[in-house]
Amino acid sequence: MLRSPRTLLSVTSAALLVAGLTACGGTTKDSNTNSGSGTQASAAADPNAALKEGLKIAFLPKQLNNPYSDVETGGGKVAVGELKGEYKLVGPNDASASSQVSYINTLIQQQQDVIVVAANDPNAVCPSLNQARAAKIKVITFDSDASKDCRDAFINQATTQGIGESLAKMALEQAGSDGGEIAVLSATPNATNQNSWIEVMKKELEKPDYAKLKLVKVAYGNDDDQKSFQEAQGLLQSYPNLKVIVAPTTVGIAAAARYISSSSYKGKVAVTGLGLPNQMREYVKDNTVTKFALWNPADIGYLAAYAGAAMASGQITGAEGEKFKAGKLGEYTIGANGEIVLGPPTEFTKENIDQFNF
Ligand code: RAM
Repeated sequence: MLRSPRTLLSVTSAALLVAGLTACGGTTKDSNTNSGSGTQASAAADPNAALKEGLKIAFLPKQLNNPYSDVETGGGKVAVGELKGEYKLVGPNDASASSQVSYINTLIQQQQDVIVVAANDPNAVCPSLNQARAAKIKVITFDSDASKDCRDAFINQATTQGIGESLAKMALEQAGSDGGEIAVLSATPNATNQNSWIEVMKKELEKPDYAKLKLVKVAYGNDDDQKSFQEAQGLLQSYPNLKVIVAPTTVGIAAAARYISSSSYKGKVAVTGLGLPNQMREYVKDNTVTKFALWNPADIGYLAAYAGAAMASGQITGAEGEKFKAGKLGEYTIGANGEIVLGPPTEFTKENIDQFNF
């Protein structure tokens, strides 16, 4: 599929498109080359184009009051500074499906050059993201993807397959040789990222190596600390023989660990999944948690800003095989479906956790 078709159309066709787009009510800038459908002919990338200065790069995470998002967007801010651009951070206080739409509409009105968004729902954000693209704004998803016909590229923290496999593997290790019941404590039921990891995990669990594990429930704490805590509590009430809670969310794993660490289940029920070392340190030190994983969220935001700037400068369009430089992280190549993979996740244990500070 051809992607990111906006940059290098001829002046004439750009002008024609501007006329059409104004009619759709989108805010247009100097020229406009995208219908928002993701189906237009792709302009060529110019790998030698200079990175523009002064780009307006806005970050819209799943929600603002999540320490994970803070680290991610913190990395984005550093990159925007290096790029001499204008950084903006906006977002809702909850990760519900449609909570981001009004923010996207405002960013369009403000004529941002790049919107970097972690989609709370793959489809709910699509009409407004496509309006943004029609208004010549580059849309980069990070953390949690939107449907691929409404964004130009996706910064994936690690491969979806790799994350799902690692969650299954950690659950198996934590359950011990007898295996037993495991449960997932996820974020929101519509989160693209968690759902794709859980899907891979379930496929892994069908393999003979995992025959001793039984997934009894996928619960949702909505990336809300209190709700996640209560869901963890509820899991143990419903499944008193539970061996492992696997939480593929930093909010969920921290809440589950807090609950288990102060309950009679400590030492009997393991907690693993994806967590921030700084939030998990106390639970690793008190032996509630022996292993969990993550990537450096700051690097995702950093990479997203560089990808957005490269795209807004015409260096890349989002097509497979295009390359760009992401500052201190080095060179990246765009993969299939506009995906740019940050790198492999890191596993944290008592032995290495003090080497990490995020
Ligand atoms: C939570 C969010 C985020 C996810 C991390 C692992 O903070 O759900 O989207 O990437 O966990």
